[in-house]
Amino acid sequence: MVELRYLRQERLPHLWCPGCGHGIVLGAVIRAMARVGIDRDRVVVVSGIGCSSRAVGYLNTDALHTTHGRALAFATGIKLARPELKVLVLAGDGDLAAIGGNHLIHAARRNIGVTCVCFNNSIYGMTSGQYSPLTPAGAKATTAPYGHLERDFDLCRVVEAAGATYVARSTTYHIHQTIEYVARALAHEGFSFVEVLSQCPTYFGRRNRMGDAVKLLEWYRQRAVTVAQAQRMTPEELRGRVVIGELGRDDSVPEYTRSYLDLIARVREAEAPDGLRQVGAGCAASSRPTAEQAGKAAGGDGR
Ligand SMILES: Cc1ncc(C[n+]2csc(CCOP(=O)(O)OP(=O)(O)O)c2C)c(N)n1
Repeated sequence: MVELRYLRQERLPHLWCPGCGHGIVLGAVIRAMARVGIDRDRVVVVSGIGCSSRAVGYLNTDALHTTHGRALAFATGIKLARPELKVLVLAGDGDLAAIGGNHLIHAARRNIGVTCVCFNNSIYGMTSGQYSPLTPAGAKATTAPYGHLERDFDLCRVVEAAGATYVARSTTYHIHQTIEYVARALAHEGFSFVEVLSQCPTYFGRRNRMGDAVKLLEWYRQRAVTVAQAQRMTPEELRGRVVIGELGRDDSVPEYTRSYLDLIARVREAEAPDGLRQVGAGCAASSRPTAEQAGKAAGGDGR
């Protein structure tokens, strides 16, 4: 199987709890990488801290396991330094929506060419079940023993409003859609974001008396409505449901590092002494990849 080349099989068995959805998300990511034909030598995978962030350790690519909430800050630095690389962030809902929320907003706002997969298990898994911003209203957590008081929070809508140019949501039950959305996100040039609901039977399921992993997968199936179905539903009917599908896409916005490289080339050209303009422009092109080269190396068509 072609996707196995992306997996460090010698690291298996993985450390996730029995029934955890994170392995299913990782499986979807490697299948998506195979579908898009990601070159293992031209991709960097970046994570923060959490159960989900351990996923990068199983990938047979260059990887950076960083600090809690900062994966997108590191990813932004990598993309700016090496725009020709594909940069993929794998992180949890706590990591991306709480401590790292600001990085998420600004990565989306810049439309930087990073793909971000949010492993949303609705809880802080690694630290044993505190609520996260994506814990559903009323659900129990170690820090919400009588039910979560805060209202539901739609991270995809936040990211889209902030300026992300590819946004999709799926679940570990809807695995074919998950693979396809991650593949489309990887093929997208600007900032792409895929939220995947991933069951946590150990902390979320047990505390909420929701049963085992299979029951949680059934819960995803029952709660999920497609974008088309949601459009025909009232806000009351949508309460407690989760909208899955491609939620937003805009190919007209320039990717950030492309604009950055163009700016460097323009400034060098403008600042070079008259007689040296041609030479200066040549230097800029040889020391840094052009926007076209960067796009091609990342699997794009160089537009
Ligand atoms: C700066 C900082 N604050 C807090 C922590 C403790 N911590 C580690 S993982 C984590 C939450 C993990 O939850 P999430 O990001 O949702 O990922 P999951 O484990 O559920 O996959 C926290 C709070 C930390 N490591 N660093």
